[in-house]
Amino acid sequence: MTGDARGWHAGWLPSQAWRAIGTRRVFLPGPSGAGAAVAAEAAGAAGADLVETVAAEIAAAVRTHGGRLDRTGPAGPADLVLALAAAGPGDGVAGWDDLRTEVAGTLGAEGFAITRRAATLVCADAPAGLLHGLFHVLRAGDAAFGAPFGVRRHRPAMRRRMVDHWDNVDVHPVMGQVERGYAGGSLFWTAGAFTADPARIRAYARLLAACGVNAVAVNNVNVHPTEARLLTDRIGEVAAIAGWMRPYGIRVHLSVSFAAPRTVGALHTADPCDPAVRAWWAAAARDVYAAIPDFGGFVVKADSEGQPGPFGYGRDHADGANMLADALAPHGGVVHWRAFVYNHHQDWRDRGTDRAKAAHQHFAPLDGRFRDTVIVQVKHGPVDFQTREPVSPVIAAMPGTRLAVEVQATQEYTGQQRHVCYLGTPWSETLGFGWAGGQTVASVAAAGGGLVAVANTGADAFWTGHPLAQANLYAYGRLAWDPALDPCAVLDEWITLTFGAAAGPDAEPRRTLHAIMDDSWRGYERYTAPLGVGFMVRPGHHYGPDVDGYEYTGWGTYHFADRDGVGVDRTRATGTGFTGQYPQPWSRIYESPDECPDELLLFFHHVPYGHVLRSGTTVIQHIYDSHFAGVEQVERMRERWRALPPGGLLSAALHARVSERLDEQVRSAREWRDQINAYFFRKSGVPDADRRALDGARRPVIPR
Ligand code: GCW
Repeated sequence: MTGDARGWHAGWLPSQAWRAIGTRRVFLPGPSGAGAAVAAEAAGAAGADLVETVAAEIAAAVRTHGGRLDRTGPAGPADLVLALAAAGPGDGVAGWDDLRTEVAGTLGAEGFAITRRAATLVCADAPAGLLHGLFHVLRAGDAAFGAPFGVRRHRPAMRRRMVDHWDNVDVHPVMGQVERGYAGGSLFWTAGAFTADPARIRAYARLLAACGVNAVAVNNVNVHPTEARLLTDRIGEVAAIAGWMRPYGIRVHLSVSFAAPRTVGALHTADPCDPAVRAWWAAAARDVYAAIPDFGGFVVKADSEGQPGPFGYGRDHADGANMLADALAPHGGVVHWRAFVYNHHQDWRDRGTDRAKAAHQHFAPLDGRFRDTVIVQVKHGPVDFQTREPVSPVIAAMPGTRLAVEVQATQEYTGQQRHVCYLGTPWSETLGFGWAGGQTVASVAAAGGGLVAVANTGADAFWTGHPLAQANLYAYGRLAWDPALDPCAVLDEWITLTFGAAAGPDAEPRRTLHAIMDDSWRGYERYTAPLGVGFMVRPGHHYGPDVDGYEYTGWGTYHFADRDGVGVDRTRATGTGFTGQYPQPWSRIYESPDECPDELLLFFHHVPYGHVLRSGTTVIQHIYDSHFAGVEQVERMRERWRALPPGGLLSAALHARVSERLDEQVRSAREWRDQINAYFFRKSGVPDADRRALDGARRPVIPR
């Protein structure tokens, strides 16, 4: 396996990526070096460890590449100097005093400043900043050691950049070891047993930190009986994971069941206003912090898809979340309380209920009632991680509440890590979405609870099943650090780090990877559900097409196609009124079928097949055209990949894995095309303007 002798892929950290640092002389004041005592005191014990993590990373790099690391002064003729502002590298480092005077005290817990004088200087106020500064130099490579440049300050936009695992302890009879997991088993548990490999978890933490992630929730938000015990008698397992991740600045969070006082405790109720329940949670939190002093907090899915919650006791979500916040507050923890609350036993005949409206209906009225340490975690769209959704109106509706925005790196609805689908593109669009008053999704998340991604990683040797899906995790971390980054530039960073010199600026691997990945999300959209209508996936596992699979169920995900037209009328004028949940200008734009962006038309409107899109084509012809185009795109992707020989960091194993997945993507895309096109042709009776065979049917040749 490329890059690591221990059997798993190095991801974006193969030793070759460290060449620029590893060939140079690096000075990092060490425990016995100048000012170390000051630094350790400023950082606290855990922080001091991060400096040693930085040291270990550099030591490994110089060992491989022939450079040298000094920990005791004077700094001498170093090429790279990393030091805490409070301690400094000692005398004789040109430019350091100016740098420190300019930036000390402005960098926060994780920020850093970098400048190039005679040497490259990295300064941080706290140890985590040095770690992120090191990974920054790693990304920059030789460019960090070229012509001098002035002081550049880097601070994360989002304070918390979290990855949520949906890992189960037991194998769930329907959802398996990892709910919606497409990357092998769990990194933590196998069939009920704690099987985490310390070296692998450390490597995972390193991978996460190197793209900017700083928090991990270890278990599924659907908390089943065994998993509920992670809070109590199995807390040692969580503590072990926390111990392996801590050296990379990652704090561990835990999903808990709202019913825990009843199910793992001995109480007869979980009513959040009952004093015994409050005392139970306070004691539980105390015990957790005794085991994990820097524990991050709880993640809660309540009153959602069968999970227990405050509604069962006639209380609301502020009552429930605040009760848990009060239990955690004395220890510095937060509650991530998910806003994914809706009725999943809806009657499909009931046209007054709209699942898209549910989160806003439940949460917007509670704005201002949540404690400061409650973070309401909102899915980026109003329904459920579809390939294309509008931004959730909840994000603009709760100025008095800390919100985190949740995206799904695990590709439940975007090809399940069998299809290439680079998600940096839609995430960047979502983060940049703004409304009257100058707010954006990114600014709300940055001012509130940050960004959360459902993990796409697992026990698979490539971490993510599809090797190219690694780019999604990488892009998530980078966009959470800086939402203004261009997703194609982020992809380019990932290519450089992952495939190294073989992907040099004009080399074919880089061109091929961009050709395959840059537009892959739009490609996936082309051959799946059209114009934002969503779903049309097979019920249950959600892979592959089934146009009417959810149409007559209780899940609230309908397309309403009939012989005349398709789409969901969510207007105020004639539909569910969902458009009214948006601030201006979107409330107006989405209300109008003429102003609504084409790609969301069927999310907001039910229109006749002959409706002419802003693009000038009819809805029905667009459906046909985009499905043919989507398949052609995937066929070209496969050709490009096949033409690329393996070599260097692009190992034969990786090449073969991607090839095998592209074969499946081509098969699946054709299946989508033929089912969607046949379905809409049969419903509408409208032929294709280009007279292509719409159902992909191969009819028997009847001899004359
Ligand atoms: O997307 C849906 C998934 C469920 C998931 C749920 C959620 C963990 O199909 O598997 O449950 O969302 O986000 O809670």
